[in-house]
Amino acid sequence: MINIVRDFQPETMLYAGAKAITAYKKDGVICLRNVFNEDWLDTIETGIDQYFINRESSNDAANVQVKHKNDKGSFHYATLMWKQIGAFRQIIFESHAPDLFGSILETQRLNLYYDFLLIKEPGCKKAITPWHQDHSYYCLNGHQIINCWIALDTIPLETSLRFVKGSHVDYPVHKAIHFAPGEEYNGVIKDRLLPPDFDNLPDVEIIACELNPGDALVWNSRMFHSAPGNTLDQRRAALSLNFCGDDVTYFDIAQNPDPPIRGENLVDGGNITCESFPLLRQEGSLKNTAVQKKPTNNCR
Ligand SMILES: O=C(O)CCC(=O)C(=O)O
Repeated sequence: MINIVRDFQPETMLYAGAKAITAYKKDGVICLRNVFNEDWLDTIETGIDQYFINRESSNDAANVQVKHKNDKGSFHYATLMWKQIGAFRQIIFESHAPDLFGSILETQRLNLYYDFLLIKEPGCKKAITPWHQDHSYYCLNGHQIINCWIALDTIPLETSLRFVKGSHVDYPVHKAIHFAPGEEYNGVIKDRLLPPDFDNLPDVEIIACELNPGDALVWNSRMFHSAPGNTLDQRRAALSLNFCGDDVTYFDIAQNPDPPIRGENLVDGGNITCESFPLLRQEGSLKNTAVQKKPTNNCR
């Protein structure tokens, strides 16, 4: 049986609210409703159009298209788009996203780690996302790392992400599993355990929820999650923004990290601020207090 991810209307567009933060800490994932309005969603769609134009002429390893045999559609995923496309820079540097999502981390400092676009075209039934923890792929240590996955389409339970409730505290970091079947990361850390088959484990609480465009799932990088393929006749797309807080340091991991970058001039155990992982907020600049007024470009 699937239970429901707890959902919250943010107290303001700059502060998720105490109840949402408490639920995030306990469950490892929450849903924030209506965090991006139509204008911001249009900005993201402009960025996606540009991404597909750019892809025609580039061979960037950060852009992947997987089409399974007999599937009607493809699964596209791409990262680090902000470096090339203005619309994604706008979302990261000019929207309320760092304040709102940063408030969940209760951090003073907030760095961007990466952006991640995921598009499952209609009918890519076999584009199943296996059980994994984002943390397995990272060249980072620390606990204040979140994935903020913004729905761009109506996403019913059939195609929604699924989470193992509380797995961010119950499990160590497991082995990195490649999303593309049959592939493995160079230098993958082999002594990490393979992700369990949670669908067939007793006593595991799996949670999911339906999403509308502009809703966001926010989860901790140690959370186990998976997703079905897209069996429906509609696109299932999301943009995720990944942020790091105060306790995050660079980990000089032996395996190839994903996203496939290590920042510039970082040292093991040191601060991650660099050109690729820019500092978005620092002491005193996160507008994450409960008394903050609602901004005028409020969401639907
Ligand atoms: O959208 C999906 O199916 C996978 C998303 C995911 O696993 C991630 O962003 O880490």
